[in-house]
Amino acid sequence: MITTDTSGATPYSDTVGSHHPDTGSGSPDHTVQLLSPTGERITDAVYSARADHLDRAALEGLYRDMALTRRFDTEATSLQRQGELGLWPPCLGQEAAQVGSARALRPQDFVFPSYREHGVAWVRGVDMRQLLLLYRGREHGGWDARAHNYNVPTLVIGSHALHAAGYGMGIQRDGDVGTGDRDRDRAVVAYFGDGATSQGDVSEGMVFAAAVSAPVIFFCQNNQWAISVPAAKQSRIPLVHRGEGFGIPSVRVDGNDVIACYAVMAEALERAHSGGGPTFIEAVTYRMGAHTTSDDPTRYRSRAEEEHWRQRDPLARLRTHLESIGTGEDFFTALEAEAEQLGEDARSYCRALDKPDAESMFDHVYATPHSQIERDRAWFRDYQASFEDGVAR
Ligand SMILES: Cc1ncc(C[n+]2csc(CCOP(=O)(O)OP(=O)(O)O)c2C)c(N)n1
Repeated sequence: MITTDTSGATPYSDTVGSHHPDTGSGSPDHTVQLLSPTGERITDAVYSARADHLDRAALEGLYRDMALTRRFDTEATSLQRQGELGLWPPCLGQEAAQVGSARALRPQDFVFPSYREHGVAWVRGVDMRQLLLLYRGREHGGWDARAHNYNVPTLVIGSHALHAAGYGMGIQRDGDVGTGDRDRDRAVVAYFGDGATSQGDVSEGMVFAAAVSAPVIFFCQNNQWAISVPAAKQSRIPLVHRGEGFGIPSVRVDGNDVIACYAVMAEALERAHSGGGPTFIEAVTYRMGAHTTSDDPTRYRSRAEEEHWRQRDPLARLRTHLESIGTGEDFFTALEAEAEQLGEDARSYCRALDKPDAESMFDHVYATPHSQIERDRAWFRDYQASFEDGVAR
């Protein structure tokens, strides 16, 4: 058991510079860590208690979530390479930040994700085939967000921080904050990246959430890169200080430590549920893959950097720990088989999809009939008919 944390800082997570000494847990310059990169549990004065109840079975559950998320993500990346998906934004390397934080949520909490939160979608119980439909362009992502309290992914960077702030105000007005009823009190989470913190919408969301103490958690996965722009170019100060500037309690966590991510989210949720207002969380992690399948990261970052983070793989860390507390090889073997089946199911589902009727693009623009849309639809129908076989190419 390690009792002091000196291993959380990395050359890359520190590139935004730290102007204050790390005065330990509770200080915003501290990076909360409950599992070291070498798989040892770490004691933290503030956050350990939030994760003490996670026994071996619970930790195996977190590992399973991460392993299956990774397998699905890898399969989707391959499917894009085979021409089955239009695009895929991999979450490789960010599984701990996503799974750990999402496992702390209650069913009634509502999530506004961006495009890379496949691990959160998995934990919320979203049918992952929906994500394939979305990134294949087969459907427009219009699922019932209330079914799992998980919204359709936002591609307009940062805009959903405003939606989250508004939703949080709605929760307040519904009286679902601070009642003390575990099944009633609700919170809302906006997941976004380091680059998104440069968008006005994120700042505006934080202004409003702070001003009215809305139950909103701003969960920033600092994966070091906004496409080809490093986090260091986006901010003169550590991102965690952004939250403080708005008067929002803020915490930086090792985003590759699934236990710590669970613990900081649990604390933030308790604050939100009880009427204590918003929290800003900076989860320091790394995008191990490309930004999307349209990106080539070798153009802007070094092999050494990638290797540095490969050594901090969130799955390897928890696996080492599990092995040290008695999880046997049979657990990992069975999980591998389950993951293979998940990958196979995703592949066969995707390949069997039919081509949508092109006219269906007009179907969900508005919930009710709209004269402009009907004119557009009629024009498109005539256009299609102008081709010999009735299909535009
Ligand atoms: C408003 C807006 N501006 C620009 C873009 C183009 N764009 C897509 S992803 C991205 C980078 C986002 O980086 P970050 O917020 O760090 O998230 P990450 O992709 O690393 O998860 C940009 C600029 C966009 N989608 N929306």
